[in-house]
Amino acid sequence: MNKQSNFPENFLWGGAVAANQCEGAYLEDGKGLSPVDVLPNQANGRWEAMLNPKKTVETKYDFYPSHESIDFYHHYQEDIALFAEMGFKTFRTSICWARIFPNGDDAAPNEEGLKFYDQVFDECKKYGIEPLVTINHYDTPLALTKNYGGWKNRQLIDFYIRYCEVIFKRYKGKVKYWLTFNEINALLHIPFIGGGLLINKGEENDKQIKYQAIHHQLVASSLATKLAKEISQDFNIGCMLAAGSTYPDTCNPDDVWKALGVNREGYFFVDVQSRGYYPSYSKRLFAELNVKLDIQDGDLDILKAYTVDFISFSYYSSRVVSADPKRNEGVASNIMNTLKNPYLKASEWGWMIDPLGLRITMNELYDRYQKPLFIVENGLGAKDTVKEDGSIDDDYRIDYLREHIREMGEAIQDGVECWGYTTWGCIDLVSASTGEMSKRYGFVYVDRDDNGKGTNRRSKKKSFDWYKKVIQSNGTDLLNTP
Ligand code: BGP
Repeated sequence: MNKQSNFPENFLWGGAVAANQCEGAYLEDGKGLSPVDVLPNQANGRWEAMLNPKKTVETKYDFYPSHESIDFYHHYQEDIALFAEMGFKTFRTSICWARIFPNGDDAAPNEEGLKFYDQVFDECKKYGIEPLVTINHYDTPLALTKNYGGWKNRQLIDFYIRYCEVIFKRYKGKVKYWLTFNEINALLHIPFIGGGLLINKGEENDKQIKYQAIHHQLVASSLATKLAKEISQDFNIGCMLAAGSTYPDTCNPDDVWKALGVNREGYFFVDVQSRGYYPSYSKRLFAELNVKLDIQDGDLDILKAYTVDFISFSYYSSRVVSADPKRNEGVASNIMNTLKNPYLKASEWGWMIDPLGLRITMNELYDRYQKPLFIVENGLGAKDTVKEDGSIDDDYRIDYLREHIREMGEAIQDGVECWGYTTWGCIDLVSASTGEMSKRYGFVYVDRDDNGKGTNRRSKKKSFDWYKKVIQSNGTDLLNTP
């Protein structure tokens, strides 16, 4: 007898990528520059470059991983065929804003760019794959940074809405699920790619600029929701949070209070996007940070009237924080720092592996908002070895995904409504934080190294067949051994 599935029948299984990390063709068919196009590889100090953009935009590096990337721009048919072979129900990708409006403020959209996404979505439809589209995945046109200062400038709202109008009208009938901003809370930590802001690490008064830019993005997100509803009743609009609970280092109430504050840093965004108003704690937060928001007439009404339909998030790991500033043996975990958790193992990049943390996060989000969730990123960045016969045994990736899927199923049984699950980097792509290719997430291997050498040939890893069976069995066959 078949095991009963923990997942609803129409659960959207799939995978996720983002234009800025996979497309390449960085100036082809009229595309303008994206922030990622001026970021170097790891050897040239990618992370420092990301945190000190004023210098970065002036510097010439000898290698930029995004310029060719895995060349999804010319391989999308082959890649989507592979996703279809795995049985994907959905495929998350983003639209590169600078392909549509190369300078962000152009008088007319670029037809060549629009055609490309027509082809991508048509290819998905051919296989019955539902596209899930991020409108802005770390991808505000660089010209809007240079000419307007990025999202600190209120005019960005108008440019973004014009871009939304073009893509909503064009892809109506092809796309139903939209996310307004990828990891919107990332702007606090990586303001260059999150908000097109030229703020260097440790700069004075950075919070004022960041929260003003955030206000603009929040208003833009609500206006996009308004517009979407006017254009098609079929559209579902989601916010997107870099999630993962922060645990207190000890049960000392000081640590518990500290952790609550860190968790609110992220929830703040969803509080606005889902509930429709600035949370009560923000008044004191802004006073303490000396932030004075310029909120214009009508902004708060817009936030209130147009909240999101669902809450999407990325989950890689949980974090740990202490109230004691001396406890600083932090390890980097994605864009937010964390202490080591002695109960957990870490990935090769120091990200702690915490499957139960996914169940905790899902329960917390659902308790707080009571709106459907969508897990749009989850996965393990790891080095893969290609054996002599060409095969790749990525059992570590299977282990990671199996345990997270298991906990996601438990959360659904806890009563959490969840629409779907897209693993991050279903095909190997360029890492956002390090610019490396060797930090691989995919079921599909791409022959390309950290210096851009390789044939770009695609091949299946062991996890490819494993995930295929997971999807086929609607999540019941987690122990299959391909
Ligand atoms: C998230 C981003 C993705 C992706 C992922 C993995 O923060 O939304 O763009 O890159 O993290 O991170 P990394 O590429 O740094 O390993």
